[in-house]
Amino acid sequence: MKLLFVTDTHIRGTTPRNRRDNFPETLKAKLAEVMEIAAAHRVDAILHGGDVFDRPDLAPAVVRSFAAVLRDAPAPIYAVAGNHDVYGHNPETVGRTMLGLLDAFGTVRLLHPGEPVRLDVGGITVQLTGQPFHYDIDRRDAALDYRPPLPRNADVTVHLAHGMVTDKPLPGGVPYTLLDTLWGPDAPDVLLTGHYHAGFGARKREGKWIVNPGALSRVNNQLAEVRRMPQVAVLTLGAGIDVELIPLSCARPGEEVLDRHYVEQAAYREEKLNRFVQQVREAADFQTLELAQILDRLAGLTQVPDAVREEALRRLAAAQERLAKGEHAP
Ligand SMILES: [Mn+2]
Repeated sequence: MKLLFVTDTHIRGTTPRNRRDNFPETLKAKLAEVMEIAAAHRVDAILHGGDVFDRPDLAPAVVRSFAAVLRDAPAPIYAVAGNHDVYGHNPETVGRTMLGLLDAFGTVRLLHPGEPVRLDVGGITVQLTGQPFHYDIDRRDAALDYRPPLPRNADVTVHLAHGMVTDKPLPGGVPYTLLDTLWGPDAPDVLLTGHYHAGFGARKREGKWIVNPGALSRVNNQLAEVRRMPQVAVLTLGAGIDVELIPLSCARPGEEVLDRHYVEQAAYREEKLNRFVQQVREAADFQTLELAQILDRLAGLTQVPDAVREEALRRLAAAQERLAKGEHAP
């Protein structure tokens, strides 16, 4: 059995300001090449590690322009939702998103915790599981997100997760999980992760693999991204497991497509947002992610003066308006 793994495509209709090319056109060419690689290797499934889209409410016209390449994929596409695919980093909102819509049409099949999928090809059975992004990933017990506690009744277990698994500590308080802490007898045979755009390639220990080929899209202009070439992983599952990293031939060198002029702010913003969300969660158990409602309830809980609450709501509305115009973090 063969599987192709790709992650963090960040499909969008506009060009990030730090890119010199036409980003949507570049991305279409990349996705077409990914499908060609999938066809050439005759893969049985395509696995996506999340952040399929750059935002949950991408315009229908943009989704439409990418839909054909996904629809015509040479194998079924299984995916986990990334933080960019859902509203407010809440995986429970996926039903209201563009990714949720593609799932409803069967163009992409979303993996949910506790709902393993069995793939049975050529005498090999694979148990495929997935963990979408959520607030507590890389903050709570890593086993919950990276070692699904399921009965293993397959030859090979493959687990897909949109979490910050890294090969080295990250600075700045960004939550992460070191890949070296994830090995062991309870680990899935293959752990495939997205979210960490730099990636760490394919690591092997005692017959098990942890793989992140890096994001297909280079959406920020950190130096490491300028030097990095986008690639996918092709897994061959048989008597043993083999993983091959295949760079995209259509991808141009980072210096040609990334403009270092703008200072990278995405990681900083992400970290601040994570911290804010965590503070909000600690204050109360919110069933909604409508920011205005959260603000209102927080204000009620902590008896904030009306003037402060109104000013917060005004600033929130202004920020949402800016977001709607496309001025959002990459
Ligand atoms: Mn991403």
